[in-house]
Amino acid sequence: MELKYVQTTCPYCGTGCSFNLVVKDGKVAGVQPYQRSPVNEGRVCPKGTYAHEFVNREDRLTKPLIKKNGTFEEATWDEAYDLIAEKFKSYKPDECAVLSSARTSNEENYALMKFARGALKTRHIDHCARLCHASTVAGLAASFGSGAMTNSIGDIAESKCLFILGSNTFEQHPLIGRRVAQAKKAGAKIIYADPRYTATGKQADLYMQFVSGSDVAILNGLMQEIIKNGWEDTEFLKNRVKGYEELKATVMKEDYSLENVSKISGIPVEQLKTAAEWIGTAESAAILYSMGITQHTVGVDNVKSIANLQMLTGNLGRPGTGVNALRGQNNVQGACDMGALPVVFTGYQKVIDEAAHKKFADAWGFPDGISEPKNGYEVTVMMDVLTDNPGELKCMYIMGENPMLSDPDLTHVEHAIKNLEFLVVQDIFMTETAELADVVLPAACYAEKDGTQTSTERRVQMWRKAQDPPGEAKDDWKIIAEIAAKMGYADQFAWETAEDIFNEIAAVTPSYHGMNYERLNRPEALHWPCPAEDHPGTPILHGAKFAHPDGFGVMHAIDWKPPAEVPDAEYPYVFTTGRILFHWHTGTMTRRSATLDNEVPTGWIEINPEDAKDLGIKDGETVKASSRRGSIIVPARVTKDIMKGVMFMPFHFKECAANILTNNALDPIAKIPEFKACAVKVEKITEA
Ligand SMILES: Nc1nc2c(c(=O)[nH]1)N[C@H]1C(S)=C(S)[C@@H](COP(=O)(O)OP(=O)(O)OC[C@H]3O[C@@H](n4cnc5c(=O)[nH]c(N)nc54)[C@H](O)[C@@H]3O)O[C@H]1N2
Ligand SMILES: Nc1nc2c(c(=O)[nH]1)N[C@H]1C(S)=C(S)[C@@H](COP(=O)(O)OP(=O)(O)OC[C@H]3O[C@@H](n4cnc5c(=O)[nH]c(N)nc54)[C@H](O)[C@@H]3O)O[C@H]1N2
Ligand code: SF4
Ligand SMILES: [Mo]
Repeated sequence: MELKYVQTTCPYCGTGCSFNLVVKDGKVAGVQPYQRSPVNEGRVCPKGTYAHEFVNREDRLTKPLIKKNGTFEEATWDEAYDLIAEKFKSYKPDECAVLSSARTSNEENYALMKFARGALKTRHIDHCARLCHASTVAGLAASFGSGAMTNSIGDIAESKCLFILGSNTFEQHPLIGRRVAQAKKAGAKIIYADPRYTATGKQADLYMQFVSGSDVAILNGLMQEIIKNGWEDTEFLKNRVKGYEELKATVMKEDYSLENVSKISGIPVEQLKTAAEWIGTAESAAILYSMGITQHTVGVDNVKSIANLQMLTGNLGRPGTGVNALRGQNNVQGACDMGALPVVFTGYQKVIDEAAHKKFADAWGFPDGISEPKNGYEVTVMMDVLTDNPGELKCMYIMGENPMLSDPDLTHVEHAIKNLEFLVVQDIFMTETAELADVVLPAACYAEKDGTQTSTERRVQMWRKAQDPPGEAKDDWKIIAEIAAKMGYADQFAWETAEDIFNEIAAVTPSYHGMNYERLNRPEALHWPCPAEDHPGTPILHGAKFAHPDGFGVMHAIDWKPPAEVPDAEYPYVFTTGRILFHWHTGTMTRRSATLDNEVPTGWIEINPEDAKDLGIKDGETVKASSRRGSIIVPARVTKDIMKGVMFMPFHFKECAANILTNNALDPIAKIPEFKACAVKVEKITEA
């Protein structure tokens, strides 16, 4: 038996842990710790531990599939490419839309971004960051001039006070959770606020349970209490930020007295006082947040409010401080950095900026030009355009996303996707979305390809090929380049290796300029910005000044607004959704990992015991949950861990899909949907 160990980075979350893939006789057979990673220091969570289990599943996609008379038939790559090239060429640029993938490498996202703007010449490219941290990208850019996590993962352990809001860190970023535990052991105070008493809440020194959708009120209340007690950082406010007077006028209003905030949120006044004191008086305080903050119609307001609190207390630019927006997918930071967004090229160079547009048009050299210098549609807007204005968008190319389970209001999504004339899906498994495609293309997974991905702390790390892909599956970037060649653009996609693509990325992207595979090929890798080959990279942002041109941070005066849909007599409960430790989003990989699937085989809805009593529902009983969008049948889990009046569901399970119920109301700036709050009713199922 031939045995080898290939060091690579985890394909699941944005923490960016490293491990070794154990390869037996050419096939990935296990995961072993890799001790030298400064991120995870040899430890991995359950998803990492079993990240080999789905790789060699017999139901991997192995051949291109073309739908004929409603059923898929196996095809050769050439047949698939010819059909796709002919179809793509038949549409006008803005009739085409592209969804890129935070599950794939930087090189693959760059390839698809270049393909969208250069080969299809469309403005409409986006990816799942829209459903995730779009509010962070917009909110932190407005506050600090840069939309990324400010500090590093290791730095969290240095903090004296951690305020975790809308992040279930121990389940969703377990190896960041480990840093929280280290900080606590060293004496830091841990404050946790969440409608659910999660695994993370159970580690906290102060747990505040509240009603989904009251974040701005809570943050304004904390700021009022801090200012009343003189705990604000006057030096920082004077020297580093603008807008303090306006912010103060808003947060000092009677609306945000702790008594009023307590009424809105349900958090007792005493708890809010303690939280304000701990944050206001700590030598260093960091905020960790994630989807509980961003996935709201006020997502951008929530993010700006978090930035306000950290500027008010001067908790930025130093170790143990910061606004730590924990990015979700393994490479969602990278997919954004690569310009898989409707408004920017790589490194956030704006498509509407004439100089940037010319720079990319010149660097790429498409003889017939690139997409117009105009912003395109976001994923959520694409779906609305498809239903509301049929015929405007006609074809779509989806790489590594499964909107038929992950987007809000699935009935609407299905209607939208069925309005397409031509759909290509490129994935590693047959997904709910791929089922609706005209052509399905088989991709290699993380264990089968080289490339880089960028973690939540802006650390750019390598994937290394451990085995060959199954059947005829190919690297995503190769598929893209070969379609481009069929469309007449062989010269623009003439890469031989992933490294060739990375070198092109570094050449056109200032924050990646100083990176190359040789420099990245070491355990600590590099954090962007890394502008030159002798630059060491940048673990902590905003040390001496913010990224705005004048160097100042900007405070925003923000009033609290309720969610788009609030409970009423017909739908009397707040409904919120999220994740669990053992499963990943639409379950394509974790539900095919035998160990993880055994741990948690299906979904449930969490109901507080008092609500259950009112409804006459017992723990474990199957119930009907409905919103204005639809109904599902799902087992009830009666637990005190969820606040009275609020119900929670994980969204991983197609047989009880939470997104049948969710609301696709959008934040006006970020266009992120309100996954974290809508209104539902729950009924007992009575025998027919
Ligand atoms: N195991 C696992 N880990 C994952 C993922 C996965 O699918 N599975 N997905 C990854 C991805 S892409 C992402 S984006 C991250 C997400 O990571 P998290 O944001 O930590 O995960 P969620 O469970 O979506 O939501 C976090 C918490 O928000 C709370 N919440 C609900 N409503 C509100 C509200 O109105 N305000 C506040 N402040 N909180 C609220 C929920 O109760 C929940 O505990 O996880 C990443 N890690
Ligand atoms: N109700 C509710 N809905 C939510 C959320 C929520 O909190 N609540 N969270 C939202 C968030 S934050 C996110 S990030 C989205 C995630 O939404 P999606 O990105 O749609 O979910 P995934 O299941 O991660 O889908 C990724 C797809 O990529 C495929 N894949 C994996 N590796 C590769 C590869 O190397 N190449 C190719 N071509 N394909 C690959 C997988 O098989 C899978 O089909 O869900 C959103 N939806
Ligand atoms: S914490 Fe995230 S990156 Fe680390 S092993 Fe778990 S899923 Fe993978
Ligand atoms: Mo996400």
